[in-house]
Parts: sequence; C-alpha cells; structure tokens
Amino acid sequence: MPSRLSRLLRPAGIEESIGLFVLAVALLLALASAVFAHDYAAGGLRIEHPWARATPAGAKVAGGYLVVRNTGAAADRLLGGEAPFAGGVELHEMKVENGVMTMRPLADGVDVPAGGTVTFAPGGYHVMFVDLKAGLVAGERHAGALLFEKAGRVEVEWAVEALGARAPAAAEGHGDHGAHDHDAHDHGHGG
Ligand SMILES: [Cu+2]
Repeated sequence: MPSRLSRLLRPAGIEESIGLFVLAVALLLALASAVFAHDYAAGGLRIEHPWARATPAGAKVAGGYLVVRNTGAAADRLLGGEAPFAGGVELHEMKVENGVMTMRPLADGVDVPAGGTVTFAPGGYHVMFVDLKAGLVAGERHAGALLFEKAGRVEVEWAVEALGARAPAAAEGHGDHGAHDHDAHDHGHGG
C-alpha cells in the first residue's frame, strides 16, 4: 500500500496525469465544437449555431439562441421562426431596467444591419418557443426555420443544449417569465 501511494504521489506521476487530463479535455472540447457547431448561409446572412435550451419537466416555454451576421450590403430583419415542436415562435428581449429584469416581445422583429451582427443569447435577445408539445432534451436536434424580411424562410436545426448552457445567473428566472408573462402576451401586444 505505502509503495503504491508513494508511486501515485511522485511529482512526475502527477504531472503525467494532469497532462493526460488536459489532453483529454482539449480533445473533448475540439470534438464537441466540431459536432455541435452548425451554421447556415442565406444570401449575405450567416446564421450561426441555432440552439435551444433544454427544459425542466413540465415547462411550456423554451429559449432559443443564435448569432446572425449580415455580410451583405443591405439590411435585413428577422421576423420570426418556425418550430414544429412548439405551438409558436416569438422574438423577445430581456433586459434590466431600474434593477428589474423585464421581458418584452419584439413585435416588429429584429433589425440586422448591413455589415452588422445580432446576437441572441441568454439574458438578451432570444427566441421564445411557446406551448411546447414536449420537453426539450439535451442532444436532440429539431428541424425548424427562421423567417427574414428579405432572405425569406431559412431552414435550420435547433440543437438542444443542457439546461444551464451558457446561461448567466440573470437568465434563470426565465421559467417564471414564461409562467406569468407569455400567457399574457399570447393574445396580443396591447401593453
Ligand atoms: Cu422570453
């Protein structure tokens, strides 16, 4: 036993283990980004890695995220999307106003200026899938589409990622937001 322990504690042995561990992590990360990153092009638009956050049991809404780059000379506008796994797709903005997290539907869509980039990420602009037909499970891929004013309908796959994926702490209240807010603006944008 003592000899085995001393072998484990030998500095060289530890360094080797750490080296192997770092190598393994690096390989996993390289593999993960190769497997999970997926991009689309439509005219001058580049749509990078559309993903949806996995949902807790019973959730009826889920957040969707992506990056849209406009390499073209004309502005375009993201108007909405399609997601057969949900009853509807809305575009929302989450932001802090006077220390209070607020959420509002972007009824006119989101402008994507010529040469500009719009990022949909937890805590900011996001796609909201409402009336989910089933929970979203990490690792799934769901066919859907994005609708642009000029580029038109662009088919994409929404990659479902883990519940906490890239979520700042501020975004954790999204479930609440879904419960008391989405029902309210399902029937219009009067407010
Ligand atoms: Cu929302």
